[in-house]
Amino acid sequence: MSGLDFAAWSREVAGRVESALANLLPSSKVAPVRLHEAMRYAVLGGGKRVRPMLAFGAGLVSGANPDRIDVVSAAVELIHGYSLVHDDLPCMDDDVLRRGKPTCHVQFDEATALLAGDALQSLAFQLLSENRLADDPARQLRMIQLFATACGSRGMAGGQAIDLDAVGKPLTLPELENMHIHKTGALIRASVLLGAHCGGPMASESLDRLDRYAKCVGLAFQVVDDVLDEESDSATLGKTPGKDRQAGKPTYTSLLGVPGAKRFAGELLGEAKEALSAFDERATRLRELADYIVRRDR
Ligand code: GRG
Repeated sequence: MSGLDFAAWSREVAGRVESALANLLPSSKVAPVRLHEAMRYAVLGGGKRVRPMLAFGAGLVSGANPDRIDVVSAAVELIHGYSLVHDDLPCMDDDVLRRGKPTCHVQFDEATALLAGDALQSLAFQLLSENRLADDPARQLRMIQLFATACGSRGMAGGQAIDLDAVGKPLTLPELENMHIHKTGALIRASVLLGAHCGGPMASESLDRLDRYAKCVGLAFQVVDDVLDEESDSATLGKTPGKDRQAGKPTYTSLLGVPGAKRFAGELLGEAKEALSAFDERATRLRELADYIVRRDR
C-alpha cells in the first residue's frame, strides 16, 4: 500500500474495513434476523472510514501487522456506527437521514435501532478480546481498557451527555472544546492509539506525540463538521445539515463565525503536523490524513 497516492490508499483502507466488517458482523440470515439486518444496515456500505484510516496511519508508524489493524478498525467502526444509530434516535437528535439513506430507526423501528446499537457495541469488545492484537497480553488488556474509557461516560457517551445538556445554553469556547474532545475526539484518539499499540512498543514520548496529533485532528474534525453543516447540503453530506443551529446547540461557527472556525481548523492542522515533526516518512499517511480532515467537503 506504500506506493499508492493518498486517494488510492484511503480507498484501499475503506475496502479492507468493509470486507472485515462484512465478515465479522453476524449474517442477516441468522436469527434474530431483523436485529442482524439492522446491525449490518447501520455499519456497511457507507461512511468515510476516517477512524480506520487513522488506525492504519498510526500502525504504519509503529510497524503494525495490518491484520491486527483490520480488527481494531472494525471495532472502532462498530462503536462509531452504534453512536450514530443512537444519536439519530428521536430521544436524541431525532434525525431521518444518515449516510444518504434513512436512519436505522426509520428503516427498522426504534426498539430495533436501540438494540442494534447495543449489540454493535458488544461486538466491538468481543472482537478486541478474541483476536490477538499485541504480542503481550497485558498490553492487549490495556488497549481494551483504553478503548472502553474512550467509549464510556468519561469519553464519547459523556460527551453526548454534555451535548444534550448544552441545548439552548451559551457555552464558552473552552466548554465547547471540552464537549467535543469527549463526544467526537475520544474515539478518534482511541483509533490512533490502538493502531499504534498494534505494532512494536513505542517510547512514551512518541506515544505522547501521536496522542497530541490525535487530539488536534479530533478537534479539527469537529470544527470542520460545523463549517460543513453551515456551508454544505444534505445531498453532499448524506445527513441533514444545520440541525445543531436549529436545536439551539452551540457550535464553532456560532461562536467564531465561519471564517473564524476555518482559521481555527487551520491552526489545529498546523499543531497536528508539528506533533508529528519528530517522525520520519512512516508518518506520511497521518500527515496526509490531517490535511484531508481539514480540507474535506463531506
Ligand atoms: C449516542 C453514546 C452516543 C454518542 C453519540 C459521536 C456522537 C456521539 C454522535 C454523532 C453525532 C455527530 C453528527 C457528531 C458530529 C461529528 C461526527 C462524529 C460526525 C460523524 O462522523 P463521520 O463524519 O461519519 O466520520 P461517517 O458517516 O463518514 O462515518
